[in-house]
Amino acid sequence: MGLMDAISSWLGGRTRVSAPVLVLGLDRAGKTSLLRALRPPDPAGAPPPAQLQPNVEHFQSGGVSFSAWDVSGAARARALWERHYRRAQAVIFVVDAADHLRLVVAREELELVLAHPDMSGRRIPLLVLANKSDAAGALPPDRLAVALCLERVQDRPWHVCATSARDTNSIHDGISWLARQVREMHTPARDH
Ligand SMILES: Nc1nc2c(ncn2[C@@H]2O[C@H](COP(=O)(O)OP(=O)(O)OP(=O)(O)O)[C@@H](O)[C@H]2O)c(=O)[nH]1
Ligand SMILES: [Mg+2]
Repeated sequence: MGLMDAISSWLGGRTRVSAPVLVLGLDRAGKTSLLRALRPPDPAGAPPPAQLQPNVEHFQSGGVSFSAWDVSGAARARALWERHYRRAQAVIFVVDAADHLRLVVAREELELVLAHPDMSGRRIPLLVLANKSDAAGALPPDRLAVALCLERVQDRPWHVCATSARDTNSIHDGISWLARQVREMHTPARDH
């Protein structure tokens, strides 16, 4: 813990941690919509346009200031995801839980992310969002976890939540979990 953090703790304030989080997932999974739902209300409410450039959104939860890097999930843009891996301290992987046809593609893309040399061996937390839970046929989190073979992910903490960009409250549970994980990463191990 740095001196300023120690002083802040003495004064009773919680140490604020900053965490870059990488938001990944196939095109149209709902990444940009979910991040917009975390913003203050937008009266225009237009659906996001097809995205080519990364977009950064800032939000706070549980004493953590997140900078969320929202990148395009279009097939031709997925090769660019790896540019952001080194800076990431957490990953949010968004899946359209109602798009059964592309679940295998989502699983393969997630496996590639986690196996990348800039990701494997780093215990950064993985939050999987089973998005579009409002849509007919959306898989619940436990079934999505099976479809993505998440039981094989043993080198990092992971968690799956059902979300809908149309229900902001549905997003907060997952973000709170991520904030706890990030804070634990920044908490120095205590001697026993
Ligand atoms: N029903 C429903 N539609 C959603 C939800 N989230 C996003 N959508 C819609 O799905 C479409 C794609 O959403 P985006 O947020 O642009 O998806 P994205 O993952 O950012 O896609 P790329 O930027 O192309 O990678 C839009 O028409 C959204 O309005 C949701 O939770 N429920
Ligand atoms: Mg987008």
